[in-house]
Formats: sequence, C-alpha cells, structure tokens
Amino acid sequence: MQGTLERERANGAPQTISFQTPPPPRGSRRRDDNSGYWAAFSLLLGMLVVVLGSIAVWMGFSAHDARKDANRAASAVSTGGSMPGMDMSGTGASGSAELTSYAGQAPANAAALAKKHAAMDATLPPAPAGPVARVRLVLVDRIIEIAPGIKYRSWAFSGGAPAPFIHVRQGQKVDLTLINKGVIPHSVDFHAARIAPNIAFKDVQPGGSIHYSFIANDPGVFMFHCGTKPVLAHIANGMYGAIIVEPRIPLPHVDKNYVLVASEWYLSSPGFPEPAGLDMAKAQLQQPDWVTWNGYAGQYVSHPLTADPGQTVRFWVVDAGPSFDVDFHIVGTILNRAWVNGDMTQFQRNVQTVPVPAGGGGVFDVKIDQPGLYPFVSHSFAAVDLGQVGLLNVGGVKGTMSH
Ligand SMILES: [Cu+2]
Repeated sequence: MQGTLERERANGAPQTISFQTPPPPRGSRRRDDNSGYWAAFSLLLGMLVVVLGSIAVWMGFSAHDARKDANRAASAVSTGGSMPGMDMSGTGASGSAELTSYAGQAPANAAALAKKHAAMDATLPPAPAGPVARVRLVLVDRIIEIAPGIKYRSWAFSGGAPAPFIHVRQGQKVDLTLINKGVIPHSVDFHAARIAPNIAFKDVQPGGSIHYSFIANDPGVFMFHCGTKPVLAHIANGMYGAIIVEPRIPLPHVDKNYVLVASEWYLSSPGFPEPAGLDMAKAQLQQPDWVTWNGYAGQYVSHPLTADPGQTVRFWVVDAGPSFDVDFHIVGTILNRAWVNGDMTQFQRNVQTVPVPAGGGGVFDVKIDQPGLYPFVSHSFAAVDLGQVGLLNVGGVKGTMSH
C-alpha cells in the first residue's frame, strides 16, 4: 500500500512524507488456513506496539532530561569561572533555565548602522622585505562592534577581532612579541610554527610580555590564537587572527587577494544598548548568536568586496571557530582552484564547496566573467542566518541580493 502523510515542519511549512507499507509475509497465500498464525501474529504486533510506544515515551523524557542536564552542566562550569569579560547571566541563576538566544537581534536603526560601519579591509597586506618579519601583538581588552549596533567586551590582539592580518614569505623569520595589557594571563599560539608550545606559547601575566621567533618554513594560511585556558573562552572573546605565508614558488597570478577569518560569537545579552560579554554555556553547547567574516556580521553585504569581470580573485580563508567548521562556497560560480587545508603543494580544480575546519585554513581562486553580486558563505546555512555572508561585487553593479 502507498500513501502520503501531511505534517507540519518546525518552520511551519507543510511537509509531505511518502510511505509504503511492507508487502504481506511470504506464505500467506491461503489466509483461511492460517487463522491461528494470524492471531498469534496480531498479538505479537500488539505487544510490539506497546513496547515501542513505551520506548518512544522513555526516549522523549530522556532527551528532555539530557538537554536539561547539559544546560545544568554547562551552567555549573560557567558559574565556576569568574574571568572579567565573561558574563553568565544568559544561563539564569538557577542553572536550569533554557539558554537565551539573541541571534539576529539588532536595534531598529541596524540598516543605517551597517552602512555607517567601516568594514574591515579584507585586502591582503604586503609582506615585509628582508629576512625578518617583526610582529608586535598588544593584547587589549576593548569593546568592539560585532554586528550593526551590537557591542561586545572583547579581548583583542592589537585592537581587533580578528587581529590585523600578518603576511610573511616562506623562509622569513617571524620575530614575535606579545605584550599583555589585559587583566588576566594570555598567550599566543601560531599554527604556522614548529616550536615547543610549552615554551613559546606559555602564559604572559598582565603587564608582561613574551618574545619568540620561528622560521615560516610552511607556506599557506594559518590561524593564530590565544592558547590560555580555557581556550574556548579566549578564542570566543576574539583572540585570533590569520598569518599568510606566501610560498617561495610563486602561485598562479591573481588580480586581487582577500583574507577572510570566520568566527562565532556567544552573547550574554543582546549587546545593545549595553555591551555583551561571553556566555560560556552557549559556547560549550555551540549555540552562537552571531557568526561572522572578519568579526562583523554582514559587513561585506553593506560594503562588498570588489573585482572586475574576468579578474581572478584569491581568498585566503581561516576558520577561527572556536567550534564551527566552514563550508566555503561562492554562490553563482565554481572555485577554479582550491588549496584544500592550505596544502600549497597541490590544488583541486573546479570545486563547488570546500570545508575549512575550525583551526584550519584554505586558499581559493575564483575567476568570474559575468558582472553581478556573488555571495560568499559557509554553506552550512545556520552560519549564514547568523551573519556569515558577504558579497563579491563583480563589475561594480548596482542593487542588492534578493536572497
Ligand atoms: Cu587569551
């Protein structure tokens, strides 16, 4: 038997499910001769329904309890921490309240604020000349904007989340100084380095500094971040950036180079009119309020990146997380070259979507001939809903995306 079943989806849209009942059991040609068999079968079926029903009810309660337990556990962990900049108010005092989502909430004048906001320049800066690249990171606690009108009490390397991009050449020595002007210990972990982390990445006390160096022998695009415990909190509060190590053997020529750093934000309050802090429970459960490119939701929708028709554009992408992966995709085109996982020894051709793991990187070339607005997204679309979308305006076209 075939049929259809109508039910409502979570978003209210009707969903039609096709179903097909199983064929009758083999050997049931003469039904009258098997009345005993059918009686037993019916009885067993009835018992099965009762058992399955009980299991379903039990599972329902268990799922509910599990969620409550998870919330309680997260709250317990978070209430144990008392770091400045971390606010646990989103979890409720009892620890058993549902997590409050501020996803997408924005002030009434958000559109005007988005226009007024100066987007982070995504252009790859030049690499310094000579054998040594000196990098000075100053950690400061500061209030930043992460979406139109949404303020956040961040811990920021050199004033930004992400930090200013670092560009060096393969073989250059990276001479690094971190100065901690915050109120708790911090550190910096460079994924581009092969170095003993217990020495180089150790905590720097407030008012202190650390200096170390490494040779950037591995080309690619790498994350750097604070590695102080709990790392989840330090990354979620904005302590990350991208370092681009340009390969010694030149890559194919491109006309433009852009850097994109993906990250999530977990807010203890809506972020307006008062700034939000970190909700550690949400971070642990991976329930972000905003997800961004270069630290600000939708900034390249209001202020698109640009290219001319026929130009090749290179995207250097780092996923800072702390927890989401990125599925990099540009709507309306196909990536001509993809250095997957930032492995610069080989590239894939003509791929639609490439994963960039949290803590990883990838390099993507795209050549677009037809003028238009091309959104770049993580095709894991929950992230798009929360702000991780930008536009590449090819040919200086007017208008906006309708979807
Ligand atoms: Cu830190």
